[in-house]
Amino acid sequence: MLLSVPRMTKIERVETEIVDLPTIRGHVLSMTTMVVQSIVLVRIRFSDGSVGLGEGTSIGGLSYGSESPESIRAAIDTYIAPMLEGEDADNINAARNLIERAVRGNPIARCAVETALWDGLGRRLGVSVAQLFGGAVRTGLDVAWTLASGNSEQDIAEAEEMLERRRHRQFKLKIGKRNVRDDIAHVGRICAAVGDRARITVDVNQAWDVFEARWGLAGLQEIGVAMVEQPIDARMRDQLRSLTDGYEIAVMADEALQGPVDALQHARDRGADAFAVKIAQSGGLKRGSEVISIAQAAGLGIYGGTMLEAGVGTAAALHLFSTVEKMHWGTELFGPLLFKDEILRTPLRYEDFQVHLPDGPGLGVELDDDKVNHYRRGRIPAVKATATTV
Ligand code: MUC
Ligand code: MG
Repeated sequence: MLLSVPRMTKIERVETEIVDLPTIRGHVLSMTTMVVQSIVLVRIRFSDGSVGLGEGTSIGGLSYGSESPESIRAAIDTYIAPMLEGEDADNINAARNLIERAVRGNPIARCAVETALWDGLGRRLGVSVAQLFGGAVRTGLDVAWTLASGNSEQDIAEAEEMLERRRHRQFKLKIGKRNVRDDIAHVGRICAAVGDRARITVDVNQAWDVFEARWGLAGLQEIGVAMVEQPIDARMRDQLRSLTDGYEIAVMADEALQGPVDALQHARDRGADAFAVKIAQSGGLKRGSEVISIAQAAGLGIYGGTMLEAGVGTAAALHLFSTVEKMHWGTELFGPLLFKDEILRTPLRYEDFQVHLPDGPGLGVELDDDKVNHYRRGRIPAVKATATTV
């Protein structure tokens, strides 16, 4: 009798490309103003013909963190892809261990590749990534919108439109570019306009020093802001803890959280009230789930953060967060809505103040190849078919 030996599915090829997506308006953050978002798309081709999708995205080139779209792509092409090719496609932990041993830092590049492995595995097994993480406990997640036009009146008009369309009722205001007094006045105008129809939080993206932060937090809690995200430099842990202790307003760590080791230290020191969990910053979905476990064990609030990813990265985070028992502060998985164009064949569904988990195996999303080609960096523009007269 001939025994059939199951053939191992291998990782055949890891492909990357940078896609530059224009934003619907200038997105004004303390460190940069974004008019375009550059994402790194990853496609992993497997020996059985299946394909997995991943995305690695940061914000504002190198102004937000230490990885740029170009460095993410180079890390994958030069170091990660050659190491993975020929490896077992179904053993994501083994692949992750290989990558983590060979690549220090570079969490966004690692996340992009790991995401494509989860997507591929889910597609082959016919189950969603959420199922691979134990199953979704909800299929709709509350989703905030960031008001960051740089102008109070425009932000208020945007908030009114989002409330009217029942798309968002939590708004995160990007501050830290102006002086503290002007920022508080700006936030105050928006709080007064929306009243109790929405929850208002702010993100300073590390812009304040600790003295500014004291005035800032006092002013923000006075006008009813619910939470302040990363008010000071990510390295200043003791100072963040003193702000957490010193004010009623909730303090959330974002840039300070680069994976489970940081999470453990912040949790142990009680250095923040809540964690903005980002799969990219954590180094992938698995490490992101560990950050979540640490927050849960320490009784900290959890917020589903974003690096303003497009559809693939947003869907990946959505799958993981859908498995979490309690998302105290909801999510901000609105990335695809910030871009002028959609690169998924079927866009993620935003309805009734929530973003909804897509159906289907893996991440449940497909790329629109024409759109991806159109926005791909370095593409050769189509020759115009117009006649010219000399
Ligand atoms: C950040 O710092 O949280 C998330 C939403 C947004 O507008 O920017 C990001 C980055
Ligand atoms: Mg933030």
